[in-house]
Amino acid sequence: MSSLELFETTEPERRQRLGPAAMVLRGFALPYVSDLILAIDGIVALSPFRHMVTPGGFAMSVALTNCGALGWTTDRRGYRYTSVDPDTGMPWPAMPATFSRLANEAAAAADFERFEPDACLVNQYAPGSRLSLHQDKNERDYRAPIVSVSLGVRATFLFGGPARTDPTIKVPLHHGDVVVWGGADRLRYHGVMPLKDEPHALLGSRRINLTFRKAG
Ligand code: MD3
Ligand code: FE
Repeated sequence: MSSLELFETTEPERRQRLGPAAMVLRGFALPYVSDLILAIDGIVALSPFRHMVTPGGFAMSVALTNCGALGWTTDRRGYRYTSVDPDTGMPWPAMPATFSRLANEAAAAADFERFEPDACLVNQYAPGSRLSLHQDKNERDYRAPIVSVSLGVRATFLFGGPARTDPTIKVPLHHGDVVVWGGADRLRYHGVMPLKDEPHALLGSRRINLTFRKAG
């Protein structure tokens, strides 16, 4: 058997389509991982992870922070983007160059050219943390895609339709996987199942998700 045939029969599909404009890029972020983890440590030193409160009055089980010109926040008054971290009173940490480059290259690999995110939401999941079904609707322009980077413990992502009651499919997201969503898939409901306690070699019992957006 030639090495080419061997490669073709053992290599799992790297690009997996979830919808007309939604694509999983398996392992796309792996070459960036050490830079990403260093950059996350730098962000968290300036704007620590915190459990924000939803308009309904519940603390989120996911802890979050942001980098870039705009950051996503929630409190009793609602969801919005701000240029200042409400906990520190300082601007959100700058978007590291390695973040912008990864987001731009992943978007291009999924056929979205010239993606220039101005916001990166950094979500940290501990065992049991989950994200209930929701739409991402706080951005100004739905034409730009969203790029999501998974690090650490594997999660089960739920991908639904345009209505909350539409059926969902389960998509496992592993360390290094990148998902790009845009166009017709931009407003689909989605969520993350409660994280299992299956420690990861680099990040321990945590999952970190970077979500790049053009918010302003
Ligand atoms: C599908 N975060 O922060 S990003 C979020 O893994 C969020 O932390 C998830 O959903 C996480 O809002 C997944 C993936 C994502 C983001 C936006 C989407 C999927 C999407 C918009 C439309 C459809
Ligand atoms: Fe979301």
